[in-house]
Amino acid sequence: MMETNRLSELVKSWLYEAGDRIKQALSQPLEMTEKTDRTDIVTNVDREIEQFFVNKIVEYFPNDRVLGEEGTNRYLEQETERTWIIDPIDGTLNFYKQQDYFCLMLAIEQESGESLGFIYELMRDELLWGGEASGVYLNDVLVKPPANQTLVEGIVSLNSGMLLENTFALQTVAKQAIGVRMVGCAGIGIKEVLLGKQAAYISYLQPWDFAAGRIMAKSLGIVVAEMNGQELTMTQRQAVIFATPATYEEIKKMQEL
Ligand code: 2AM
Ligand code: CA
Ligand code: CA
Ligand code: CA
Repeated sequence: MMETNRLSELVKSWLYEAGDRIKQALSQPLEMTEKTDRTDIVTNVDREIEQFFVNKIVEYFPNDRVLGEEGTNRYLEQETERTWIIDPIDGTLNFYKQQDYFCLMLAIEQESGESLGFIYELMRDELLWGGEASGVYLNDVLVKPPANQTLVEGIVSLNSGMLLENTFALQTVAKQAIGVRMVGCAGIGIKEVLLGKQAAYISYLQPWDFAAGRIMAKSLGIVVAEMNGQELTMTQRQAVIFATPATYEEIKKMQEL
């Protein structure tokens, strides 16, 4: 088993290399294709960066399981020591339209070793990474557990579709909060909550959208839950909340009205 320190340094070096590749790719035209609808898109860069990570993982850890948004499904039926979960570019629509407000996410879930999460907001040079035992770091600086902001004190990040439809009474949530943001990038929304800048993030998420953040949330006292109170699974899209404990309790009460 590779020691946590060496593993995190190795993964950080991959993320920085992937970041350089993405910045270079932004100087050339992007090839875009639609997946399920016109807002759900993928570019050649998403696919290239996922393949870049898969190649690195296979080179260093040939027996590990790997799950990636853009089609990677390696050894998923086998029991292995480690599972890697890759979101090569999170916020692809922003990446394509704005060349900003996107991030790279990696999660390493380990049975006996420490699980680690990485959220790399490339255009701000901010890498949030860590695990339950190591603590969470923003680049090289240890992140303190955030203040337990209530909803009226806090800014919340919401999925725009869910707000428009008033799913989970999100219009009431939005009215009570001091402000609402809809950046369109799960990793950035989660990162703001982990850093104590926002009180909650709510959206429909896939495993690769929440895996890295969920690992880091543990040592920071941030609640991660499914909005209907179900277990979070690694196999489907679910309504997920990341929040301070106080804000979580308030939003949960609104569901019971
Ligand atoms: P993605 O860019 O990696 O696909 C945008 O609302 C946020 O939700 C992004 O973080 C996006 O991740 C995520 N998301 C998850 N499922 C999505 C879907 N089916 N369509 C659009 N965005 C989705
Ligand atoms: Ca996508
Ligand atoms: Ca994503
Ligand atoms: Ca993605």
